[in-house]
Amino acid sequence: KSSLKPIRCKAAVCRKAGEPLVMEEILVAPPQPFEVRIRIICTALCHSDITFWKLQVPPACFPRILGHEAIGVVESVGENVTEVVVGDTVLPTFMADCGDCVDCKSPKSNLCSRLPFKVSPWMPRYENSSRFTDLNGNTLFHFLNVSSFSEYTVLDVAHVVKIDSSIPPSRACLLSCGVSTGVGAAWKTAQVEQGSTVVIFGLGSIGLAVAEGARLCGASRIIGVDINPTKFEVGQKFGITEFVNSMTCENKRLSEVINEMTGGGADYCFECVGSSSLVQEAYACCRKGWGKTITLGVDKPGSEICLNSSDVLHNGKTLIGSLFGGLKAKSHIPLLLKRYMSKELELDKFVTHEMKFEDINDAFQLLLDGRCIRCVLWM
Ligand code: CXF
Ligand code: ZN
Repeated sequence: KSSLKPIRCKAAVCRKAGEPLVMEEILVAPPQPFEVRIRIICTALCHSDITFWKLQVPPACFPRILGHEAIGVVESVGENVTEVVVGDTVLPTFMADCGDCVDCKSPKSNLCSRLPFKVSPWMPRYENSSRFTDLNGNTLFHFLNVSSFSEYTVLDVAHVVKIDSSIPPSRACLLSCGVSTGVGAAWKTAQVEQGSTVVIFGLGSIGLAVAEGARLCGASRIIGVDINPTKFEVGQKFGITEFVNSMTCENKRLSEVINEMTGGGADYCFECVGSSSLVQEAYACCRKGWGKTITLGVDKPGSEICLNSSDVLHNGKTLIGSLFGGLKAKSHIPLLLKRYMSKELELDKFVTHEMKFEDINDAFQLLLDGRCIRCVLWM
């Protein structure tokens, strides 16, 4: 294993915030102990890639290899790796599942404490350690423990899930981030029951994936909220039953409109935009006594949610955040893939575009303009 050599390959490097990615030859170092080096088969774009591509303030750092929703094949393994072997098909995940810490052992959490989630530019297990260099010998930073905008990347073994190689890669890769996050939020974080009323604020990919999850859980009303009226047509394909255009609520608050529609509030509200004022609205229209509000959106660093303390005391509602849909990557992703293979979970409708990795900047533009749900890039 010590004979492993760096691999020279193509990567799309983000050299400066908001500027087109640069296709370059880079060097990918061999995996260290507990790491695997994988060849990416395909990668999709997730909105978090855009968020960190645009970001000018810390935790911004460049040059960086973005990308975190992907599928790959194990090319080599470092010492102490027994879970996967060369040739295995794997999904990378931005959240770790070490399987060994108190939190991984508890069915109540997906927040690994051996490798806790943080937005770091390095490999997770080793301090200030990168596996990427450019051809001038300069360090390239990692992103969300994955960095899939490269033909090869290195991941900690706690961040890969072995999957069945017969599943179409352009569909399976969606479970590496976005679809898992949304479906998981309905299934695991909220635990939506048959007959529930669900409201989804924001009908981007995550909101649509929540709708798919809510549909699978048997929700009977799925109310979609967006500022863009064309999202209703899209939403209908994902099981949205009613639509509220939050731009045309006249002089009513959005929560008032939803409270009227639902006769006192929804069972579950999902915030999929990343706006703390929208979280307040969502909380205000989940039902007293049992309503749950789930946040998935990422707001600006440092933003706070303001709730009235008597409102909180008097109404018995739950407010909870959901990272990766509350899913434990290694045990729950295979279950979702089974449900795809049995045609219950519909992944195909999320893939609106497929193109070559070389055209990644066009794909960024599609997502920026809201013209795609998922764009899959083939290496
Ligand atoms: C996000 C979740 C919140 C922090 C940044 C990354 N996950 C994936 O897109
Ligand atoms: Zn993502």
